[in-house]
Amino acid sequence: MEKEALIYVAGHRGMVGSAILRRLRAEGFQRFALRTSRELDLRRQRDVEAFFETERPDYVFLSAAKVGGILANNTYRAEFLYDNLQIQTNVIHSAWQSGVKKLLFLGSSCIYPKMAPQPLREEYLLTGLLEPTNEPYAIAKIAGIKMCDAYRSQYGFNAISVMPTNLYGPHDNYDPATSHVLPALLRKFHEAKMAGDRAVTLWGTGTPLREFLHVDDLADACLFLMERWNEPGFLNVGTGTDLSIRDLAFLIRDITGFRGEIVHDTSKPDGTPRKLMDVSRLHALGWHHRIGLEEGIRRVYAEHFQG
Ligand code: GFB
Repeated sequence: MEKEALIYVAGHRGMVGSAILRRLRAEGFQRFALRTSRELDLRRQRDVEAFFETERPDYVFLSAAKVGGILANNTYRAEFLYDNLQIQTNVIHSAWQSGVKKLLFLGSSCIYPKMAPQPLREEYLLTGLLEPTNEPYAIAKIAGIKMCDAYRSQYGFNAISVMPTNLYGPHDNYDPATSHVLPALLRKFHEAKMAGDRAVTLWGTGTPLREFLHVDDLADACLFLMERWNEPGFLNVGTGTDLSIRDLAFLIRDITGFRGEIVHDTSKPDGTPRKLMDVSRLHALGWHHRIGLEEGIRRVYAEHFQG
C-alpha cells in the first residue's frame, strides 16, 4: 500500500477496526475515509454506494460486523444473519464498483464445522454441520468469503479473506450478556474481588477449549497480508495454542487477585468443544503472533480496569 493511499477502515470504532487504524497510523499512513455507524449505516445499499462514489478509497479493511459471544449469537440469530450479510455485501460490491485496489474481509473461526478435526485447516470449510449457537453468523461469514472469491473470479477484484480466532484487546465489549468469554471473565472476577463476593459463575462446563489472539497481533497480520497475499480462499490467523475455559478462568482469577470460588452455570451453552486454528500456512508466509496470552491479559486488565 502506498503511503499516500486513501484507506477506508469499515468499523474503525470497534475492537478490530480501531486496532487496524492504530497500526496504520503507526506505520505512517495518513489518508483515511472514516464513517461511524451513525454517519453511515452499512446495511443501506444506496448510502454505501454514495459513500464509495464520493470517497473512492484505494484500500478497504472490512472489519465492520455485528459480533458477540455465544449467548448474543444464539439470541439475536436474525440480526446476526441480516446485519452481517447486508454490511459485507454492500461494502464488497461497492468497493469493486468504485475501483478499490484491494479489500480485506474479516470473518471468524466459527465458520468451521462443529466437529471438524483439530487443528482446523482451511480446507475443512463446509465439510460438516456448523455449531448451532452461531450458525447464522457463520453462514454470513462463509457467504462473505465466497463473495470475495466470486468477485475475484468474475471481475478480477483483489479481495482477500482473513479468519481470526477468538480475539481480545482494547475497546473490547464487556457487557455481561453480549460479550465474549475473556472480557466477560475479566469483568466478573474484577467486580467480584472489588465487592468481596464469595464466588464467580462460569457459563457451561468449562471444558471447551479456546484459542485467543490479541487484537494488535491481528492488526499486524492484516497489514502483513494486505501487503503480500493476493489469493482466493482464506487464511487462518491465530496463535496455534489453546486452553480450557476453566484454565482461562484460573489464569484470570490469578491476574485479578480474586480469592473466591468458581461455580458453573451449566444451563448456559458450551458451544463448540474446540476450534484451534492450524496457522501453518500463515507461518509459512513468515508471520507469527508476538503477544502471549498471560502478558496480553495483564495488559488489557491494567488498561481497562486499572487505567
Ligand atoms: O467467547 P464465547 O462467548 O464464544 O464463549 P465462542 C466461549 C466459551 O466460554 C463457551 C464459556 O463455552 C462459554 O460457555 N463461558 C464461560 C462464557 N463463562 C462465560 C461468560 O461469562 N461469557 C461468555 N460469553 N462465555 C463465539 C461465536 O463462540 O466465538 C462468535 O459465537 C464468534 O460467532 C466468536 O465466532 C469468535 O468462542 O463459543
